[in-house]
Amino acid sequence: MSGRIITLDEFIFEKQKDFPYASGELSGLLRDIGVAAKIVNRDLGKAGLVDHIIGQTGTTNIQGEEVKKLDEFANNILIECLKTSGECCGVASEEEDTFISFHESQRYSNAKYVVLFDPLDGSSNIDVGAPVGTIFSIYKRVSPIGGACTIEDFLQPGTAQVAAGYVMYGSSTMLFYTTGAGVNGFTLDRSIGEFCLSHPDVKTPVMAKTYSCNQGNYATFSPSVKTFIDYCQSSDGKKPFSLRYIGSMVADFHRNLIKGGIFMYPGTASAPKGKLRLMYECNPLAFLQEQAGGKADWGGGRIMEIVPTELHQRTIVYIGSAGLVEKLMEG
Ligand code: P6P
Repeated sequence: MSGRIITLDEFIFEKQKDFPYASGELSGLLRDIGVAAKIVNRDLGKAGLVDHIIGQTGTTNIQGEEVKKLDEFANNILIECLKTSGECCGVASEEEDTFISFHESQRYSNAKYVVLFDPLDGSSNIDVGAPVGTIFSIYKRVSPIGGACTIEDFLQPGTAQVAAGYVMYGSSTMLFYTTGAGVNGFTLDRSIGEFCLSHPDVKTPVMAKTYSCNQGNYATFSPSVKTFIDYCQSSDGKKPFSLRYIGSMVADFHRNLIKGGIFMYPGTASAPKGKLRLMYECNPLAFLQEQAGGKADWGGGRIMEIVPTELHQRTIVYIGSAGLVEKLMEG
């Protein structure tokens, strides 16, 4: 790749040519998500300051506006950007009890896609300046185009995703996505306000010596998870694994996607079926992970083959380097 900067918009446009029948609607949707990410990123940058000032004066800012929590802010930004995109007929969000259909407020009646998202995962880390992220998953609607969305549009297995990605707001702001033809990553160049290609065709190393889990739950993990963690900590006299756990799934996932490793959120005493959400956390990250050559399993099969029954259902998740997921599954 020449030294020339390739922006997200240029990349999406170029890749669209690879799909001769692509009508540009999915491309438009991805660009809209990129815009929403830039807006969220702008306001996150002030989070520590805003929280500090607001913490001292109560719940209104110096303009007298009601201050929304940043995850509510991110949620509203994503909803508005997707509602006005014209390509999305409805959304489901971790912040909303049920899905939102746009059919009554949309000028367009031919929107083909629905988007599920966690607007700001790991938001409890904001006030300590740790990385947080937006995770999104895109499906083609299954209900008739032009009418209201139905729950069936959203309760599709992960294998039906047409695109998925995340934005990580950390020391730099990055957007990684897949449309099923590999994973590409972009870093926000704040000086020009553009996401620029920085991680073309990402592939996760098959093996690595990093594992991520909340070790504090070790006592309540299943025997097979304990066996795997004991293996990581022993490594037969060689250098043991490193435990890396930020407590923000996007950040832990992102590190392992690029450098290799495994992220585990097994069943625990307080969350026997797992804590993380299937539809807008585990499925999109599983799509990315498989596209990057890794694996994503729940202990009984591929995450993406789970047939969903509820919008906010949780799942156990083991995701990362193929060799490490396979080692864990050996039990
Ligand atoms: P625990 C953040 O609250 C989150 O949803 C994920 O981002 C993160 O991986 C996980 O929960 C951390 O959970 O129980 O280890 O604090």
